[in-house]
Amino acid sequence: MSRLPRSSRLASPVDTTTHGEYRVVRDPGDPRPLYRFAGRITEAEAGRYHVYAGWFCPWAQRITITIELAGLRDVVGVSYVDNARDGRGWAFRERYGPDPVNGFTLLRQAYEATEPGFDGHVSVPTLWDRATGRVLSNEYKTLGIDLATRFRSIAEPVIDTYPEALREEIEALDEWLGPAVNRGGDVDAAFAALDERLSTRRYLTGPSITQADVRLWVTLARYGAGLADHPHLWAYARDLYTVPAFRDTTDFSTFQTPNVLDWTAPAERPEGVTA
Ligand SMILES: N[C@@H](CCC(=O)N[C@@H](CS)C(=O)NCC(=O)O)C(=O)O
Repeated sequence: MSRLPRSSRLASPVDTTTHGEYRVVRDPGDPRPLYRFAGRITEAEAGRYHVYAGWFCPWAQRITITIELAGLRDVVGVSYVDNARDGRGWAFRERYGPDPVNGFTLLRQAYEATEPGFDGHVSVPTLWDRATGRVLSNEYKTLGIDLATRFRSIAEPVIDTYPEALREEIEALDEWLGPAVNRGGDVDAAFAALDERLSTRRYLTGPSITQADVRLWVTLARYGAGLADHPHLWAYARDLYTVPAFRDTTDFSTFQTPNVLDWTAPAERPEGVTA
């Protein structure tokens, strides 16, 4: 596939007139889960796994941040789909280049190679397993945990974002912040409580960055001007933005809400461990 000219490995431009809008059409009686792949990483192997990500996507950014913090930059590959889509779903275009693993032009092809006739969500993040030639997971939560924990034998983490002693607290926070903030439930009440919590702690669970911070931050980064109404929460968000894993995986121009805040303004924070 690498012998094909580069342009033939890119999708044609977004064209909703020809391809329609992206939507998932499936039989309402279909008992299978919408996000169908929830395989787990069991073998820590350099070069085996590849993440298809999207700069715009908070669920994908959790994964790209985690790859950096887990020290997996040279162990797990990452590539990016284009920021816009039509009925064909996410695609590889000029801006971020071709699919370096399979030369697919559409992410859908990865799902079809795994399950012929696939009719579920074609989503990012998607984890591709080169050893089996299949999608292993598009379930961002277990994927984040696996990347944070399963590569210790071959990679030195910058920071352990899922330490045993804090797992229960991280998941308890997720039960609260998942619906309230990440999925846009009672954001005002949650932001007030977070502001209070972060007035005395550098990060959500204490002095060190964990998956709880990664999961919250990707939503804060996409929130817009109202974030600055909560001074501790806003300082916390800026503090995390100083960390390369967060900053280098962020491109505000790809977010739906245009960025109007100064993310580089200095932030006063309680003491903590620096990543
Ligand atoms: N909702 C997904 C998270 C990933 C996700 O929604 N990604 C978006 C982009 S931010 C996507 O690719 N959506 C396409 C789709 O869900 O069909 C899940 O529950 O696993």
